[in-house]
Amino acid sequence: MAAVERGYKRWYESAFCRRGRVLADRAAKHVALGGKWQSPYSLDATTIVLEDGGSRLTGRVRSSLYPEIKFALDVRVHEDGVVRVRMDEQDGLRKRYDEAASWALLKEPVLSPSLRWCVGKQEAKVVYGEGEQVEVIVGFEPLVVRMKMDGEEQVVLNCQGLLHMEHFREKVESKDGGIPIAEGQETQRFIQFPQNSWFEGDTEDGFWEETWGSWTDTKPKGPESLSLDINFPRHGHVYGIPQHATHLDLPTTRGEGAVFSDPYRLYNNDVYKYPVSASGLSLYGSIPLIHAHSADSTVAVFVAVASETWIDVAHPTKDSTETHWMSESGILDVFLLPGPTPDQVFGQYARLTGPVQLPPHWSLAYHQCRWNYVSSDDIRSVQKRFDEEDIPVDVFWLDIGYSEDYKYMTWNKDRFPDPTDMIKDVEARARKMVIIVDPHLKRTQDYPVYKEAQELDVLVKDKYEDEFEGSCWSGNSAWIDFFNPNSWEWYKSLYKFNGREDDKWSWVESTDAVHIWNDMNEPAIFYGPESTMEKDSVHHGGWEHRDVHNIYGMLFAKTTSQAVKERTAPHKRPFVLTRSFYAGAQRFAAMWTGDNLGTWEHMAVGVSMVLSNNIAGMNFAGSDVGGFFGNPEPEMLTRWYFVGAFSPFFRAHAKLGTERREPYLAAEPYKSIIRDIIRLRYSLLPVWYTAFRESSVTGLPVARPQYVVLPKNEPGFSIDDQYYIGASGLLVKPITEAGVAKTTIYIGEDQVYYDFYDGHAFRGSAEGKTVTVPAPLERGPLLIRGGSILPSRERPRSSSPLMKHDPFTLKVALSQSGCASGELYLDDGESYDHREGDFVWRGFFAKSTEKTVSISSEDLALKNLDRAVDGVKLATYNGGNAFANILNGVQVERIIVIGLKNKPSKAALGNTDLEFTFEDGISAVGRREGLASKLTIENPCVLITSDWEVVLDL
Ligand code: NBV
Repeated sequence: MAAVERGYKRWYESAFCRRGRVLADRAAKHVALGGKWQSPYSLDATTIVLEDGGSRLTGRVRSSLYPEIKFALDVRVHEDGVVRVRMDEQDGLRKRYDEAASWALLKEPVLSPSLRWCVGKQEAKVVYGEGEQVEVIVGFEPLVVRMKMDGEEQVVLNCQGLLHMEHFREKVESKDGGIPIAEGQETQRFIQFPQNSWFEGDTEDGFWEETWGSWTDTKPKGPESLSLDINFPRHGHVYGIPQHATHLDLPTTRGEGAVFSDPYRLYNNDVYKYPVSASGLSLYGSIPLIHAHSADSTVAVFVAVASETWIDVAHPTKDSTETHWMSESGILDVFLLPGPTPDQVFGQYARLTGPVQLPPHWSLAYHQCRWNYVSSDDIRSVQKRFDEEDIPVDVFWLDIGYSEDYKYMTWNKDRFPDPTDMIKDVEARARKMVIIVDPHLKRTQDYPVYKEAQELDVLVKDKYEDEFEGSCWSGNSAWIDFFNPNSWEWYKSLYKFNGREDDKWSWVESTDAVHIWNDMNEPAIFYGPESTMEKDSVHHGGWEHRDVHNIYGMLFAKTTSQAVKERTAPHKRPFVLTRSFYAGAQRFAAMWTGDNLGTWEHMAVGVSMVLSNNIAGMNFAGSDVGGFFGNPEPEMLTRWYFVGAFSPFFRAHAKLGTERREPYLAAEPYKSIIRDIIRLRYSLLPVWYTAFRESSVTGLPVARPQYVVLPKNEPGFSIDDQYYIGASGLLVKPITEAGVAKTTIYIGEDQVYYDFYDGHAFRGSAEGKTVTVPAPLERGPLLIRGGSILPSRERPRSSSPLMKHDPFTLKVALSQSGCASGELYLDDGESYDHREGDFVWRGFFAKSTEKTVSISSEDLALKNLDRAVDGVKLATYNGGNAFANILNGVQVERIIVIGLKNKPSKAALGNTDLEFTFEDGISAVGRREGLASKLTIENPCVLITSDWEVVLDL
């Protein structure tokens, strides 16, 4: 537990978490002793008002603990059935932070136009959805919110009575030096706690000040924490709330046999060498979204809070889940996503926080990084070696060493005397560069970025309202306050490589081939409390850092991504990699799992972390290939390349001081195997890009865990070491152990799956079945789900833009009923012209009759004119668009059909007979396993952009 020794809080070291957990204990004990624990919060029915045509219910909440304190409740039903529950203290001494949702949400959600709450004596109720299957009930006394589906409870807020919004109060020192008490309550001093102690306990534990190590948090606002129980009475599996280095199916933290002793924590922290599967230790990013799943339904809850949050998870029975959320500050702002399928939950969450942005195509290729490539010539020689060894690569990265004294965006001219020439040399091979820009600014007047930030007054302040100072790579440093709108346009202007209108400093020694890496944006601060900023530091609007901590990193990435986009005209899609993130960050950046170790267990946990991030919207995710720390042995490095090649974001990275490990340095056979793995990624780029396009529209993850694809197949619900790539049908199980020659893959349906490499047919079963597949180093386990058609490009190139005009191979993997389908989405990969209809979106279909199998290609865009692509209706699509015209002439060079029942007598395209080869083998139809039959048509003379049909006579 190296990280914990180094200094991250355990639950009992955060006073509000202590208070929250102790509250839960009191409630549990009370119930165990046969008592009835009733929440002190109730909704005053006489104050209920229906607004916005009736879909919004507001009213006043009271707590019997403090009858004089008022809380406002606001429950709204969105157009798509999502329910938002907000509660805030009204007319309080101070204001609670209520802007977390405004940073996370894509836009203000539209309320349902046609609903009306029905208000009774004890509860208010609204019913909606197909067949009116969704029911939301607000119980008045105590205040409880229930969402039901088909009469069954799905999510319940406050049914355990743990809701508690600590109200603002004045600090009053007690006259006799005892515990401080609130003003006006001196006389109640001995009454107050005994009166309320059944609920709150009888101390002001950490209300006014908190020390941790050498740090004192002055807590000028006093206590304001929030506790809420969110229960899923019908769901035995919960996923999400990244980022933690643990399983996708979240292990318990409470109840009998709890796996972890601490709750899951959401508090963005720089935790290098983080422990694996040992705790809910908070890492670099936080997304307060939890999925609850069972074979009957999937629901989710998004809690828009940005302060430090701890979440307990318990399964009172194997089919139910209790969670308890404890946050340090902020209003209660909870979104209930009714599902009831995983796909619908993804759609609902994407409508709230936005889908992943469609990344530039090149960014899905292979990235080569290292801390540091030390000079322009180093970059040139690494590029040369990749080319000499025929290893594809699209992007070279520069870590902090490129800068002059860690003044980011300035060059160390001793080592990088000719930065623009270097970038152009990389560009000349159709490649890009990604360069790091951290958020800490060296506090020196000869650094224009710092100087201007200071002049503009857009730096974070300390508790005395002076400029916040901390230490980082750049020594004594300051941090831009990205919550301050005045920082935005100014910060973006710094990226202008053509100079600024006001002739002030900007990063002119750059080009549009340069994209950006944001690191250390939790923000990471050397010697800071838990390596980050003091909570009583102050941001724009007077908000304390404690209120906004988890959002800071996202805003840095957001502004950077806008800067990179807006410096090009016409705009090109930006690529930004961020270490820190919050809900909604998928709109701006890719993420990686931070400073992992070169160990097998880190490799393995990276896979489940990528899945967990994927289901929480951060689809563009990956872990450092090879491990950041250490020198992986060749076998481990090779296996890690396979993990990377099947992660949405594929980057090799290594720490300063580690041995160089670029793939060309590996000894044989590793070098050739790694080359083939990278080439495999490149050949499947059409699959990855199509998956990202789908994600950017529907919110469905790119890396899809078993429960997402087969939501009714119970044995798959906890599996997190194998997953599907988009809707392609590719099922991958990376090997994350040494010395493995074969492995098992779980098939959760009655379907045939084929080995990607040799077409061996395996059969699943409706209950689920485990099959054994070979897994030598050169064949990372990869199956194709029967019923899929995979588009690929099989000509190795040195970088992905050079594949633009390459022909396609279509691999048709027949299902047990002899059918298959697949998709291909293409556009220019870097502009926004696809939003104007410049793209190609094809569907491929295989259909079988007794005597024939037909394989056809159709225009999917024309068939889906009402669907939105990247926010724009397909109605703008023009079949003969400029991009499609560029692709005119690009052929399908090969069609492979796996699983035919016998050799066809003929293959024809209209009246033209096509030549083919046929290798006899197992048919898709039936139950036999073994090498499947394989038909190959070389050069069928069909174009990727046109409609066609190839018919096989059996
Ligand atoms: O910039 C240096 C490193 C970077 O290589 C790494 O990927 C980041 O996660 N950075 C952290 C700071 C130093 C960490 C020890």
